[in-house]
Amino acid sequence: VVDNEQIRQEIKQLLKQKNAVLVAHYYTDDAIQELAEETGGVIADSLEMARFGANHEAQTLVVAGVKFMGETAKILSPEKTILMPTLEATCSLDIGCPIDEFSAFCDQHPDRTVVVYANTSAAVKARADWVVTSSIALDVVNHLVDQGEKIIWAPDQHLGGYIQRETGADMILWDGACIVHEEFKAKGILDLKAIYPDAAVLVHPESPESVVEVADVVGSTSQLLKASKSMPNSTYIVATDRGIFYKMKQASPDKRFVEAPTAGSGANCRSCAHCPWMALNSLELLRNSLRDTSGQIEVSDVLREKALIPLQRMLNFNK
Ligand code: CIZ
Ligand code: SF4
Repeated sequence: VVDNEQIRQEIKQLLKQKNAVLVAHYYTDDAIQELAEETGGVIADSLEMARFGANHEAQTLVVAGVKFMGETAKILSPEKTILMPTLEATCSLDIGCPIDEFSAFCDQHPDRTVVVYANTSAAVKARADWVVTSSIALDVVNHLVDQGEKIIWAPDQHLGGYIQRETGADMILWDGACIVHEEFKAKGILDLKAIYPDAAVLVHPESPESVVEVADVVGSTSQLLKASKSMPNSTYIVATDRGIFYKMKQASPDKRFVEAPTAGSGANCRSCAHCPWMALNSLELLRNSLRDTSGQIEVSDVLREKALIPLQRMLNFNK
């Protein structure tokens, strides 16, 4: 039997002993988010995770999220030790955009500015002109449109399509998707609205266009969290990973938060409103990585130096 309280105490001690800080994504399980909060770490989206990790004085960052987030931390802070509870936690967007194919694709369109989502490997970032996250993508692409740039966008086709519609940018899209967000269904959301007529619909733009169309607010995780605090509605239908409910409920304990339906909602659903890779971040694996200094992220110097350029461009944008 695993004693969670004991593991929690061990993690707290190890964080102190090793001068380490816990950087957790909104999509990790509540137990991980709670610990990040209790120990002076952060719960954030990938942009804020990158900023927090780079600015923090701790020598070791424990990144609870998926692999690209650990790689981003290492690229920004090569002098720090970057640990992850498991190196198995990846992302369907990262998997769906292998560097060789992507590089060949870029080579076919040498006149285009290459903009990649943060959910990519260090190698793909190294091939890019810009890295963006969902919270900054619209601003960056609007800026590129003002500069008269034509764009290659990778890997999320739904987020790319949303940005294209919003900005009118000339964009060629890679055909990747997030296995969690692509499952949300507009019909199910409208059925739920019939039950909760005053509900506001909050949608992450990694969802398909039909789902974005029924949204009251479209935004990144941090933008949806903000909307859930400031809007007057008492009920929210949320089309993003349910991990975000931890912070939404904490900020608004009297509001009701309902998971947006997916085609496979119910039994045997692997990725319905919860990322299976984020879910790999358990207390036990987190404890082990700190205790054994296992799950270390390494990025080669060559890749790191190249990937740093578009990443730093993002962090310097609109600072
Ligand atoms: O879906 C993801 O992995 C997101 C929203 C990452 C992020 O930017 O925080
Ligand atoms: Fe990737 Fe989707 Fe999981 Fe985010 S939620 S890490 S985009 S698979």
